[in-house]
Amino acid sequence: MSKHIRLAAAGLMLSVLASTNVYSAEKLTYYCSAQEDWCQLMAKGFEEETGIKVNMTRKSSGETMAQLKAEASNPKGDIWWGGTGDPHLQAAEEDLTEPYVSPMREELNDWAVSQAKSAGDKTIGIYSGGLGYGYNEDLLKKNNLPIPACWKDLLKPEYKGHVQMANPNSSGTAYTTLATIVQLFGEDEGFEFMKGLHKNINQYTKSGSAPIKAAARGENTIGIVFMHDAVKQAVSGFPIKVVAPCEGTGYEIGSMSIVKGARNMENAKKFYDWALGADVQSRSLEVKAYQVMSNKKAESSPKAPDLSEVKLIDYDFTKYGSSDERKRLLKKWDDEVSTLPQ
Ligand code: S7P
Repeated sequence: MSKHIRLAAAGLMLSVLASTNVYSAEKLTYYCSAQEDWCQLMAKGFEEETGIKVNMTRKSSGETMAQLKAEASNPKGDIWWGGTGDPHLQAAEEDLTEPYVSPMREELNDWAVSQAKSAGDKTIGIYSGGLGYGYNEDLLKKNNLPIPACWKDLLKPEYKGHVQMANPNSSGTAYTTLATIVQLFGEDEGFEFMKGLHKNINQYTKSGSAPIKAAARGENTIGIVFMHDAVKQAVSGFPIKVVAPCEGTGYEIGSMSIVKGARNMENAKKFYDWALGADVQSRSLEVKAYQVMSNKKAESSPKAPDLSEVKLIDYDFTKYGSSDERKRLLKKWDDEVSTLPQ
């Protein structure tokens, strides 16, 4: 066979393989919006169990939602695991994700299944966690600051430069904060609260858990985060105290969705079923992820925040996870809060 014929035959073979998806059969492109260590644990666990090669990208929830939208005409991701539920609901509404009813559903708590049903089965709950804040006890003492217990305490002028939260555009945690404050105090008073808080903010970070990591390192005093993210720092030996705000607080249903038009659809479904298993969800404790898992049989830790003791609001996921409402609130925050002088 001449060199030219051999090259042409190889080229033909490559295009046949590509069109029959043989190339993609043993890989999975995995977008992850939980903590990096947990994302890695999941990727490695799935690879080890199935032999399917996982390519992972970790981004915050709002950023991943924006990426799915940007890639909609040529999807690159297969599965999006973790991150707050609101952007997953928005992705479902914008038809960026694929409906799927997993055989694992019967093992899940009702709140996880309700999340799926409200989105035409295009997403599902994988964990839940309450919002709050944490503070560095040593820094608080060093700066002679009072111990905060409520949301409104964070508006006190003495906390100027001592509070950090993420930007709600990129971060699911921070969007949950904005939506929680609006639901707790009403929209007008809620936005006044956000403006008052803005005066005390030293930095809006990209990632939701960054403020409490900074507090753990002694670079920030108070971080508005999910309580489980603050507990993780405390359990890791840092001088962090966790606060469930006295007025009550919101919570998340961390979610998982399959990308619409996923190139590796069968592998995405395999990951989806696998990730809902009790054994897999119990492994969250290895990385000190103290959310409440969606599988009823998953193990929990006594160190995890006890949500039954927290005054939780009846967070309206349908409204605050809707595309219009999320865009409207973010634009209002951009226009009326983030641009204010500090
Ligand atoms: O895994 C911890 C956690 O707080 O991270 C998710 C969070 O949305 C990711 O960070 P962003 O706020 O930057 O989006 C939460 O879902 C989860 O509980």
